[in-house]
Amino acid sequence: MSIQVVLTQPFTDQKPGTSGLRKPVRVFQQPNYLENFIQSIFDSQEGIGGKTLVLGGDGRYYNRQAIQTILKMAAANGIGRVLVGCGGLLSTPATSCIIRENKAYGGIILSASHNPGGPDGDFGVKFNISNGGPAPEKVTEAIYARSREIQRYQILQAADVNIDRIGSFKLGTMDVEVMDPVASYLKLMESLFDFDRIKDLLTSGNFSMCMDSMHAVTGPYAKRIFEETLGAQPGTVINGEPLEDFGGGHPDPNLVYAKALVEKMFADEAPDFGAASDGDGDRNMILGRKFFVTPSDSLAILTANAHLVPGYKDGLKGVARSMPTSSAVDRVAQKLGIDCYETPTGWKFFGNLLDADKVTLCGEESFGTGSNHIREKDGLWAILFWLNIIAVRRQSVEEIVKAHWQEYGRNFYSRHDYEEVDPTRAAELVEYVRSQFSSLPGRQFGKYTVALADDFCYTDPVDGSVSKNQGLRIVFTDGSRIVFRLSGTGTKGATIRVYLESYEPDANKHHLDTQLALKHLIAIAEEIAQIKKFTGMDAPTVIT
Ligand code: G16
Repeated sequence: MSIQVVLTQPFTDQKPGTSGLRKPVRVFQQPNYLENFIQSIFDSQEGIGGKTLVLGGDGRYYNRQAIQTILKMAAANGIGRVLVGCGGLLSTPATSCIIRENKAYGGIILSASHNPGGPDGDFGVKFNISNGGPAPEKVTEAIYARSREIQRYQILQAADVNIDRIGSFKLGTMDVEVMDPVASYLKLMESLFDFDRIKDLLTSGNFSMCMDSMHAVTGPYAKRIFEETLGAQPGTVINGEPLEDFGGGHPDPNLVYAKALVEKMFADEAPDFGAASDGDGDRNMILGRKFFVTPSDSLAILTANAHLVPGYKDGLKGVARSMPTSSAVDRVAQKLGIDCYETPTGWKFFGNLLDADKVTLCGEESFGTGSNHIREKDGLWAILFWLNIIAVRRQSVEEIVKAHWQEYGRNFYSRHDYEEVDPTRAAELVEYVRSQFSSLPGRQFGKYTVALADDFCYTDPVDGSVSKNQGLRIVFTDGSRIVFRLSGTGTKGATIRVYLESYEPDANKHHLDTQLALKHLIAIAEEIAQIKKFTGMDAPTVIT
């Protein structure tokens, strides 16, 4: 076996976005494209030689080929040991767990998260650091800088490693351990939740659940946890077999894409509890019988009920949410007397707060919730958290949510996405809104008066780093908000996200339909941003 040094030329588009480098598969299939990025990771990380890395992906098309390439490059670059998920599978939360458990240098996760897969779909590479979390901006900037000047990469000339059998192998001088993707993660979940109580609930005969793994990575995890360990009926997990193209679906757990689950949960004989997770297992959606829980409400409810769950019964240090996430959790934090932090979109911004023990739970409107147990959002963890709460309270999802609104008021919340917009027009819309910042404060729109209009800027309270231009906020005097932001994860054109939030303390109005309750704000958003004019679209492409 010998190390081959391959001459290459930089690609100019390898700047990681909100969550790693995400591109169409065909871009990654260009000669040297994946190799350049991986070599840029190795070159920019000091002291990585001889260390342990964790490697796996969500099973999408190109996962297996990429794993072989990365293993050979790791061996050629002097990595000491790579822990790889059997079959090339590791969910993002499990990767974080395994990095932490093994005190690894970091990990490489192959996933484009909730984006579609297959030869015409997307692929992605994320680099996580030793705390188990996504690389912070200074690390991704260094990788990007390296990718712009790279001239060569190193790869071992060797046969492929058998990644379908658990065991240890040598690749050159590097150790490769092919491991059970589920075991460590399951152990961690058992340490946090009351499995006996959840098992009682699931085997009681009067509680049923449906878990939609969307033909993505959580299938094997969900079957092992819910059906084999917790005694849920066989068939509880649907779409449980990971497929390279996710069965042609879009593995994004929301009301639009988790079709199979939504149909079941809104039918007459619906199960009591429904949940879904995304491509790489870090997102979640929670449903009750004919009832949808917004991710923002979910975070607030987990926070308010954390004392019922063994892993969190001693109290929470604090909570954090991304800026566009509704402020429902802020109200709970206030009542609990704990700090609530507002960060930019992107899980990486929670890392420092978690490491410094300033927060215990965190979450985002984009169907992500998590805690200090790892450094990624965690879909199955959120689902187990809900089951644990239900097992203790013995109430339905709807009862739990409505009781929460009764106590704290309801934050009506919705996100309108305009996808595949011409990037120039999207940038013009942003500029147009920004140009009104000085004239908006004090302006009245019906019952709403603008209190603040700005471009969200975050100063990390732990390391003082500053992240600018993180979304345009229009905040009204009653706390209602409209936020405009360009997505950092799309791969086709630009995606404009419009986040709308309105607070309603009056319980007599909590039953209102969300879009109806937000209709004035929706109209104001149109008036301020001229969305129809800039996008040429009459309506959002996705409403969540
Ligand atoms: C990623 C990030 C999340 C972010 C989401 C949406 O999630 O980890 O923090 O909220 O993208 O980002 P954007 O609005 O920029 O598209 P995932 O599940 O795709 O890794």
